[in-house]
Amino acid sequence: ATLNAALSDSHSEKDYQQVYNAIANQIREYDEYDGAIGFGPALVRLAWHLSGTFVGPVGCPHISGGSFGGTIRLPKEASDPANNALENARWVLEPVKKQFSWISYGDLYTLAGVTAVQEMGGPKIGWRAGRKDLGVEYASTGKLPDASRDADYIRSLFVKRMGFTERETVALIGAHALGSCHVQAPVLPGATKSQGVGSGYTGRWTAAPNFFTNEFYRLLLEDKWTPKKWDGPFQYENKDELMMLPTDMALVQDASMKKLVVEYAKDQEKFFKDFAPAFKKLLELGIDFKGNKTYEFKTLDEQDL
Ligand code: CCH
Repeated sequence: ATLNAALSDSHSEKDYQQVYNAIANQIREYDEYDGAIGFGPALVRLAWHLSGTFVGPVGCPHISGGSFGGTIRLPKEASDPANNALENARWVLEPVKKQFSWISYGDLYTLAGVTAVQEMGGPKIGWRAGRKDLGVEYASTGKLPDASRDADYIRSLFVKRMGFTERETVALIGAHALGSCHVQAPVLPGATKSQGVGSGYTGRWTAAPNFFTNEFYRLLLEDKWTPKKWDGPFQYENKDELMMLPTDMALVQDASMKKLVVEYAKDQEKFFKDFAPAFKKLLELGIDFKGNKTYEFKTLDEQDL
């Protein structure tokens, strides 16, 4: 099991703060996107889908996938049905890539996830540079989770295949406070119609989908969730037309995961404290960063921008 060796980091923390700011400004600029949710949630999902293809050394001699090669930019990986609607997230980052052409796609897309979490009021996420764009022979498909499944399936992917603890797994899925599910991909700024399909699920998980909070856990526990009556895939809804996926409901149907949901529903600070290192670990799966430093970026607000 050889880890991808990071390139030595030839830029400074200041350089990456400039990239952070450019990404954050794109989020600000296009705040009307997707029913005024903006691009923040889509950027978190992009970073996760680039990274969450990882297959660890557990029970398998080789590692594959992960964020290192930036391979979600390539048609083979981009067209995995699990990545439906993510071309919009890549679209909003393309001007940033043009401005900072020295940054790799893997670094750009993971930094965009960090930027989005922080700009939406989430915890600071430590981030390291050094990923290198790889070709299509490194693209991964069929590795992202199927939302129709149960708790054992989530464990088999996150714990067994990617090497997360159960606590890290439940913390990561709390990102479903953000964004929404789409039958059709949201219409891009300046376009008149959708360019493609989404996951097929529909609706927002929370009433404030561009604020990073522990609302996902609170709603999961406290609301009444019933099967949605519609022609689409099986999902849950509450009286306010918010939604849960089968895999989300699995977190309260499983006794040991439910304990963690209860803990995070009560204590947002604890959720933030656990989410930040888990998200950093996700973005770094399969990579040996050598001596490259961990950076922590300021939000636009903290810079009075
Ligand atoms: Fe997720 N997610 N996710 N998710 N996800 C979807 C959307 C978002 C699953 C399924 C879906 C994580 C784990 C899981 C986000 C972050 C994370 C959608 C709707 C499905 C389906 C896509 C659409 O239609 O546009 C499943 C299954 C799992 C695990 O079992 C993890 C982990 C993270 C991040 C840490 C975010 C954010 C979104 C909203 C995207 C948007 O465009 O609004």
